[in-house]
Amino acid sequence: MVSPAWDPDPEDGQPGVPMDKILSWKTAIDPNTGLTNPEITAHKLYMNDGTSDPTLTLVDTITATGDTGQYTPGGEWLIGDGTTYSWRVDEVGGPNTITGNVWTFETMFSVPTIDEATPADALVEANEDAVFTVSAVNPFTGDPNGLSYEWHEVGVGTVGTNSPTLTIENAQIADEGAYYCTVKIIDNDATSDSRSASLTIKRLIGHWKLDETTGTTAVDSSPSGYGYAGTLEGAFTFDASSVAGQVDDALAFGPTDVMTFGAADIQAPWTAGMWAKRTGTGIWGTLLFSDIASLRLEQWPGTGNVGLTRAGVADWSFDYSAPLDEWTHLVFVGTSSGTDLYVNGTFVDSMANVIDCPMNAFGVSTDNLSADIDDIRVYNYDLDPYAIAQIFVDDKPGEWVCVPPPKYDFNKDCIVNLADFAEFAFQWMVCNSIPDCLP
Ligand SMILES: [Ca+2]
Ligand SMILES: [Ca+2]
Repeated sequence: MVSPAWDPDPEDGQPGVPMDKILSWKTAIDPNTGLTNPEITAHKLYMNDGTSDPTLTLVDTITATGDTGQYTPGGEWLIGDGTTYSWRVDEVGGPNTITGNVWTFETMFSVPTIDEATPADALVEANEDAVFTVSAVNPFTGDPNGLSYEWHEVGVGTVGTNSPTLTIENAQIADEGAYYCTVKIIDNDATSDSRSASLTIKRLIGHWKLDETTGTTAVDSSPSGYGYAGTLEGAFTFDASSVAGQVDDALAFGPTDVMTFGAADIQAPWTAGMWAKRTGTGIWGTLLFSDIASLRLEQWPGTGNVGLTRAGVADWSFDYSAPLDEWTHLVFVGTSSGTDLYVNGTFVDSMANVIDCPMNAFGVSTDNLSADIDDIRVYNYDLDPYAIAQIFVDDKPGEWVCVPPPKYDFNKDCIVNLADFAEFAFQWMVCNSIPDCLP
């Protein structure tokens, strides 16, 4: 029975080993005495090259001098950073060379490690400050000490100062873009780049009033600058299909009518609103559409419910069906956690499913949408319930919306006042506790 070299330092499997680590181990034991094997005269150290090739190559033969051996990596075997090495020590001198066990260790990165989620994307109102923060660690200190920072805007150049935080004051549309940070270890000049984070100004990015009465172009009257004009396809024209709308004129879609925008889908958060008056029923009825996703006035197959579809994946329905022959305000709000549906200014249902807001077209030539459509709006952020209610009451004077119903509004008139207090006082000392109040 023989005993090989043992007790490696770094330990077998140890991560985060410094680049200047000296490898060491204990000389083989004589099993008969439990002491260092006196026959051992040399250690043969083998390593692989840090790649996935497991082949071990003789690196050095080290004279054995007592109970410990060691080796300082260098030269051809200079250790690289963030690399997993295999190594083995064979003990020489007895009747047979004692082959050692194969050990591994991983060297530390010599560049800053950056939290991959930072900096986060920024979505702000115009004239608000946009703030990006990068989280980085110096592997030599285990914290952000000894790091410097340089911020860049993609396609523009260096912006900002030596700080883990970049603040763009009074952000404007012109500031929209992608921003990233180069983090440097001051001692060795080694750098890492963060992810690129987008800066987006919250705004209405498409607004089609559909008040045209001739031609095939639906003007985008949003101030976004994108100019996503809609094009009525084929025989579909305003001349033939302009009808009275909720706000001035509207456009009557039949089962094969399509208005094309050709724009890219919008990642959540987003808001898509429109007035719709169903003029018929079908197997499905598509509103905003792309090859990837669609918003449905009638969800397939003939459910009649408003819904969302991810093409080839699923058709999801809200617990809501729009009435026939009645102008109805529909607002879809997509966020990273789900999609909400508001009807006539009021929240009605939510689902956990999320799609990008489809922006290629409105309607599909192969579906059955039969509806008058008016005042389509798309926003690149999630409108809050107050803003959604405001659009509804602006478009339909005389209406009102209670959002959200206040707590303590006992008589449900959306105001907490003396009438609610009277309701409360009338119930004074009512006690339903068993057994304290009731037998
Ligand atoms: Ca209109
Ligand atoms: Ca009240």
